[in-house]
Amino acid sequence: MSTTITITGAGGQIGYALLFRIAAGDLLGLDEKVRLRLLEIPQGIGAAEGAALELQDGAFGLLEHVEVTDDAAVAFDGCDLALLVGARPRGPGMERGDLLAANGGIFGPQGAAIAANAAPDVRVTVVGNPANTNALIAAASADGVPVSRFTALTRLDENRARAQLAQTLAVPVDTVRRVPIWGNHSATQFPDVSHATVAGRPVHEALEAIVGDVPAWLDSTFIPRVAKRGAEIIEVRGSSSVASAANATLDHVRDWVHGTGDWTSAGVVSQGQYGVPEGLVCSFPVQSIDGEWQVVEGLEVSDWARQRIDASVAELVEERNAVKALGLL
Ligand code: NAX
Repeated sequence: MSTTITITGAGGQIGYALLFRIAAGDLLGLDEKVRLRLLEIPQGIGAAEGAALELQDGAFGLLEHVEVTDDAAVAFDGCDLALLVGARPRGPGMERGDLLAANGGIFGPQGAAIAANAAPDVRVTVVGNPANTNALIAAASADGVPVSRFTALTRLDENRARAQLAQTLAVPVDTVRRVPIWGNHSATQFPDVSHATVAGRPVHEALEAIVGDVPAWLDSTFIPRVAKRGAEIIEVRGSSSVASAANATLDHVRDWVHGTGDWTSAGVVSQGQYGVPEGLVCSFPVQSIDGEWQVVEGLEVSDWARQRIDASVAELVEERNAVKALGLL
């Protein structure tokens, strides 16, 4: 058995970081062979072909086949896992409407190509920004594919949030659990520690001993640090997050396929949970059970949390309205 994985934008930075880890078994484990399809636009084909040559030179035992193409129908043929990384970045002087339109021109046709060519139980993970709305456009263009097969990556935000808590509390990161991201993968996102635990104890209690006024620390330090971490990486590194983004993509897909023991975060199509308008691709606390993401329901949401969730959801609604006005939905 082998799994066919399509990576769009495979000639870019995150693509380069993903390919070798997938070939090494970091996504599906050491027993599952993989077939890679690298989709690029003509300008990126050389970089993707170069990566394909290096994949050969890696002599990965799990790697059955690599194909590089600029044809979406070829790239998604029989695809089991689609990682939609390639997107149009915001250029100088580009308005938000221009950005949404340019990405609609990518994710609409890719959604249609997935519907026409991919395996019926394909799992699609959108990484390219604006990830939530790109996923919404792709899902809307994929006639016949259940919307539950389309997701947006917010796992990097969750990993950043857990890592910040672990640093502050001076504990190993894997002892920090249940830190979901709500809303949009953007500066309005809400990393929620209300239900978080550290080594089984409420995180609030542990934080109090270190930061004192927990709500003030969350507002002034934690939430902005997590939400603006991407900008911090660009400032320090001189380039956007790459390896951490690839790592989070692997975490997301691995959990989707193999299941989660606990909650995590993913942008999934809302069915109206927690008052989020139906059809929006919104990040929620989720669990992966029997190969399906399920929103963790019934959590208590304080007024303080509600305001932050509502603000991010309002941004998603605005993006959806803008995309509708452009005729992309
Ligand atoms: P790069 O610019 O290095 O690579 C993007 C690649 O996509 C390029 O090689 C380009 O030729 C290709 N591409 C463009 N349009 C395409 C199309 N229609 N079909 C196929 N390929 C296409 O960007 P990189 O650093 O790899 O980032 C990729 C995307 O991830 C960006 O949109 C970025 O904003 C987004 N990110 C999302 C994150 C998340 O958590 N959801 C975090 C990291 C990252 O910022």
